[in-house]
Order: sequence, then structure tokens, then C-alpha cells
Amino acid sequence: MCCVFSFFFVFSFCKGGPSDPDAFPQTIQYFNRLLALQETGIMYGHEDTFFYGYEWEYLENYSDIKALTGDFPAVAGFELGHIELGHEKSLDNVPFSRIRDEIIKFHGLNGVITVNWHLDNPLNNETAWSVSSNKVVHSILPNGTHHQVFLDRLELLTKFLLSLQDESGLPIPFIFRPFHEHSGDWFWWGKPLCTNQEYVSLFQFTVSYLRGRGLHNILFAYNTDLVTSYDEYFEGFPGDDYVDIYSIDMYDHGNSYFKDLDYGLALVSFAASARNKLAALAECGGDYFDRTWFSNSLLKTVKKYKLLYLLNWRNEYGGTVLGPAPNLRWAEDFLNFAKDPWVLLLNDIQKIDVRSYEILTNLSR
Ligand code: BMA
Repeated sequence: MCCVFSFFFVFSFCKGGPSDPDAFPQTIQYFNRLLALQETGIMYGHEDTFFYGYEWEYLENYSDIKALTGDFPAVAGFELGHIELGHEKSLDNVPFSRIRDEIIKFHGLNGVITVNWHLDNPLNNETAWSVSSNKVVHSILPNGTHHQVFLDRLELLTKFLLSLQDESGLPIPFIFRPFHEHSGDWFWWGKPLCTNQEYVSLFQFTVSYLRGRGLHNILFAYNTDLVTSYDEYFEGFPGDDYVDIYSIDMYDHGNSYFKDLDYGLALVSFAASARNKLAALAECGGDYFDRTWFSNSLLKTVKKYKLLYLLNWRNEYGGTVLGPAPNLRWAEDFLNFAKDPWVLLLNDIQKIDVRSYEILTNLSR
């Protein structure tokens, strides 16, 4: 009985399907699998986890999360900044060939892939953080002075994305979170640097371009930083035909952090449930002086809502470390967090019966 009820409960969330009307069968299956996972717990994710960490770089089959917990994260984040320039290495110095290999390998393990893109400013060729002009988005939209520059850069991104195929040549489904943290003022696509309509057009144009190039294997995540109202979250929202995941990023900013986080997560989770979408805390981290930051404060907050994943930003070798690792002050606190049955690492999501979401996929077509 219980199974029948939970089956229909999960199925009732599957009516929507991916936002792409031409989504490949494996993308529909992926979306439904993620909806089922969102009911099961929260996946733990880590950025650039396979390339470098607190005390190492470029080992094989290694990750700080694996070294600490014995398991890989369920979600792996990959940075594509500088793919748009035709460079061989990302802005964080990771060879794109290695990024491709790890994406293919992780997909083979049934891990969930999320991709982000700190693309350089196409107007002045400086970094994603170059915010001196509020005309950048305007200049790269159709009829803008730099539209062709943007098209060329999108095409270089597209070529890389088209190369993400499994051993049998099938495109690998993944999450893409372009133009993230829209509510902030630190990227050239941030809220004070363009109108809401320009942001909407930029997002829609990008999604349509990628779909037009045959990429029907992508789930798109809409993302803001801190917001304090429902209306503020949806300023710049490109619409449900372009979005599969409602997400926020939020780093610890002091006393009001967990209250603000609670508000943001309630917002994305309720809005997503109401529209048959997914919800996520796409980036988070802190300085972890609170000795139970993970195991008490974060865990209590995320357990209140249906969320697909949370992701700690990268452990930069020799730089800022935002995830856990052996020998860090917050290692034990993280282990206590990861032990909670609601928190899912790679082995946990591998255990979930693939056939159940295949049945859901067939029903929802
Ligand atoms: C930022 C920092 C930068 C990095 C960028 C892209 O938050 O970690 O050092 O280059 O993300 O990964």
C-alpha cells in the first residue's frame, strides 16, 4: 500500500517533465529521476571535486569528499569559464579535456552533473566580474554591437557541450546554470547592470541557441543570490519554458545567515513544487567557526524543504577552501552531517532503483 501511495505521489510530480519540449528520452528519464531523488533526501554536491583540493591536485579517482567520507559527492559541479575563448584550460586552470573525461566518467557512475560558466565580459574582454558598464547585456543581444562576439562565444561553448557523450554516443544529460547569482552586482549580467527584460532575453536567447544546436540533454537552472521577497526572486525570471530548476546561492554572511537561507530555500522549494520543477541550493559555504555549522544549522534548515541538492564551492589548492576535507577544522562536523540518512552521497543515489523512474518516464510521456 505504502509503495502504491508513494508511487502515485512521485508520479504526481512528474506531469511537468523537462522544460524542453524536444527533450531526449534520456533527459526525460533524468528529470524524473531527479524528481524522485528530491523526494528521497538532499544530494550533496561539490565544485571541481575531481581536480584539486585542500592538500592535493590532479590525482586520479580522488576527491576531498571521498578522502574524508569514503564516498564521492552525489553531485559534481564543473566550471566552463574560458571555454568561450577557445582556451585549453578553464579560468581555474583545469584542462577542458580533463573536465570532459570526468563528466563522462561521473555520468557512467550515475552521478549528477551541474555546469556553471563564469564567461568573460564580451564587451571589454575582461573577466565575468568586470562590472564597469551597464551596457554589456544590451550589447550582446540581437542587434547589439557585440552580438556576433557573443554568438561566437556561445558556439565554442556549444561545441564543448556537444562533445559530452557516453560510450555509446548518447548525449549525457546534465544541469546548466548560466548567468548565475542574478540578484547580485558582481557579474556583468547582475541585476543593476541590465534591465530585467534584458536579462530575460539573454537567458532565453542562450537556451534557445543551445536547443537549436541539438542540445536537448540540458536541464536549466535559474539562480539568484540573497533575495528578500518572492517578487525579487522572480525579477529576471525567463519563464517555465526555459527553466527546470529554481535555485539560490547563499554564502554565510553572519548572524542572519540561516534565517535568510531558510527564507530563500522555502521560496525556491515551494515555488518549484507548485510548478513541477526542481529546487536547489546551488552554492553555499562559510568559514565554519560555528562548530556544528553542517551537522546542526545547515542540516536542520535543508531538512525542512524538498531540495534536490546543495553544493559547496571549490576547495582551491593553496587558496580558499569551502568544502570539507581531511585535516580541516570542520571535517568531523561534516562527517556528522553526511551520516544523516537525508543527506545523499554517490552510493546512496546509485542504490535507488533505476527501473522505478523508467516506469515513471514511460507514464509521463
Ligand atoms: C569564484 C572563486 C574564483 C573562481 C571562480 C570560478 O567563486 O572561487 O577563484 O575562479 O569562482 O570557479
